[in-house]
Amino acid sequence: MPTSQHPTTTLPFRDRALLPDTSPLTAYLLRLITINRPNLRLSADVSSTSELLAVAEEVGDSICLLKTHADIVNDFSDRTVRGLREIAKRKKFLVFEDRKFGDIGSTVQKQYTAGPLSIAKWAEITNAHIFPGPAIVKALRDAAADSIAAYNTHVSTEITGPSNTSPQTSRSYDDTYDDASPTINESEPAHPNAVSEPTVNGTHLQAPTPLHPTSRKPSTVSVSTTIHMQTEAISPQPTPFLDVSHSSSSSDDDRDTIFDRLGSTPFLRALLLLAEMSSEGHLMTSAYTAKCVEIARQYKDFVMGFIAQRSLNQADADNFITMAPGCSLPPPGHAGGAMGDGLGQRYNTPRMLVLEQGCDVVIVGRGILRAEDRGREAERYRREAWEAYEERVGLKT
Ligand code: 5BU
Repeated sequence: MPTSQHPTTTLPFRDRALLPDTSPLTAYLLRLITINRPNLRLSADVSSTSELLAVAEEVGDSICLLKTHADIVNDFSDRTVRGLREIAKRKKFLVFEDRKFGDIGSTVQKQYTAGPLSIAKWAEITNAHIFPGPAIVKALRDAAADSIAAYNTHVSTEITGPSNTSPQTSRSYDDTYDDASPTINESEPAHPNAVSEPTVNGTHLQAPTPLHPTSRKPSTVSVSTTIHMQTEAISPQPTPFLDVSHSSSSSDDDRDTIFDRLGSTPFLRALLLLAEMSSEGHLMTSAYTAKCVEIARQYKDFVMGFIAQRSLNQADADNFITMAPGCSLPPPGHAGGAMGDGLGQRYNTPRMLVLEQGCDVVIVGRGILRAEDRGREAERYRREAWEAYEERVGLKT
C-alpha cells in the first residue's frame, strides 16, 4: 500500500469526520458511510429519466453517493432533478455529477450554475480537471457559494391596492431543490431553475417585476419587495453526537434513530479533483497528480478529495477522500484477475482499491447496472468494499 504510513488509511471514517478542517459536507458523508456502511458509489450511466430514477430506487439503500452523467440523460429536466432529489433524501445518499469541468474560470462558472443542467442547483458534488490551472477551483468555489447564497435569498413582492387588502402577488425564490416543497405561489409550475433569477453569480439580485404598477394611480398602489437572507443552511452544521457502533448488530430502529441525529444534508457544495484516471494510458503523470494535491490543499474548504486509484493523503493534515472508478467484481464463484472493457477502461476489485490502495469509496457502473438483480449485486459490491475497509482500519482481521 503506497500510503500505508498516512494515518487516514487506518483511521475509521467516524474519526476522520472529527479531524480539524474537515468540511461539514465531508463530515456528513463520512458519518453517513459509518452508519449505513456503503463505501460504494453507483455510476448511473443511463440515458433516460425513468431509468435513472428506477436504478436510484433499486440500489439507493446500498450506496452513499449516486454519480450521474446528466448530459447523457436524453430527457433531463426538472422532473429528473426533483425525482432524484426526492429519492436521495429518502434513501440517504448524496448526488455527484461527473461533469469533469476543464475550461477557464468564467466559462466553468456558467457551465456549473446555468444552462439546461444547472448542476450547482442539484448535485452536492462535482469534479474538475486542473489542467486549466488552479483558477478553475476558485471559480467553481465562488460560483458554488453564490449559488447557495441565492438559494437562501428569499425575495417576495407584495402589491396591494385600496379595494384589496390582501397581497395580489407573492413570490418566493427559496425553492430549494431537495425538500420537494416548492414555494412559488404563482400559477406556473414550480421550477428548480426559478432560483436563478436572484442570480447564481451574485451579479444582480433582481426582484420580480411588479404587474404594471405604473398603469394604476400611484396613490392607490403600494408595492413592497422584501429580500430575506436565510443563512442557517449555509452555516456549518453542529457536529451531532454520533455513537455509531461498528458492529453489524444494530437494528433498523437504532439506525433510524442515528439517522435522525445525523440531521439533514448540509446545504453545501464540494469538488473532487481528477488526479488519476482508471483508463489505460491516461496522461496524468505523477507530477500532475502531485500538483492536484497541492491545489486541493489550498482549497480545503471546497475540495473534498480526488478521483484517483490510490489515496493521495501525504501531509499530516491531509484528510482527502479518494473515490476510485474502474471497479468490478468477477461473477460470484469466479476468481478474477485484471479486467477491462475493450475501450480502455481498467478494472480493479474493491479489495484491491480499498485495502491495498487506500481508496475510500469505490465507483461502480456497469458491474451493477448490467446485473439481472441490481439491488442484490449492489449489496455484493457494498459488502466487499466495506469488508476491505474494515480490514484496512483494523476493525476486522
Ligand atoms: P464503469 O461502467 O464502472 O466502467 O463506469 C465507470 C464510470 O466512472 C463512468 O461513468 C466513467 O465516466 C467514470 N470514470 C471512470 O471510469 N474512470 C475515470 O478515471 C474517471 C471516471 Br475520472
